[in-house]
Amino acid sequence: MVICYLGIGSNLGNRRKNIKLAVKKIGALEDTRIIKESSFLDSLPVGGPSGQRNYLNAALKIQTKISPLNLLKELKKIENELGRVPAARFGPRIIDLDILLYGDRLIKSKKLTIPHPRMFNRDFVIKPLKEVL
Ligand code: PH2
Ligand code: MG
Ligand code: MG
Repeated sequence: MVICYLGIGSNLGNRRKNIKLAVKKIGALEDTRIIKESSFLDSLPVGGPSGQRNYLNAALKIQTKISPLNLLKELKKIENELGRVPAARFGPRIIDLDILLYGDRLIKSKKLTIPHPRMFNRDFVIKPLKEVL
């Protein structure tokens, strides 16, 4: 089992409901359990097209046996199940599920970079993350 931290964001539809549903689905993944959930942070959109709504952000501490790449796959599956459609980079999304940290692993591949490359200078990631560390 590995401790892993996830970042969650939503700025379309019922943001709170989207995040709660995503958390439920993450908790239902095989060999995975949720250890701690952060509170919800309402945050101004950073980057992307202007005029998009505020985000609701959160972070999760989980324990899992799923490998980083398979976890990425599962998270993308959940994003799709919640109705996420491909859109502009940093554009509005129903749900965004990012792997922030995975144990003590350092990964740099085409598909996945861990730690998440933009987490350290993003308040909307760091603030919820601090609550679950
Ligand atoms: N995610 C982005 C881009 N900008 N801004 C906020 N406030 N919250 C996010 O989750 C977010 C963002 C791309 O993943
Ligand atoms: Mg993201
Ligand atoms: Mg993402």
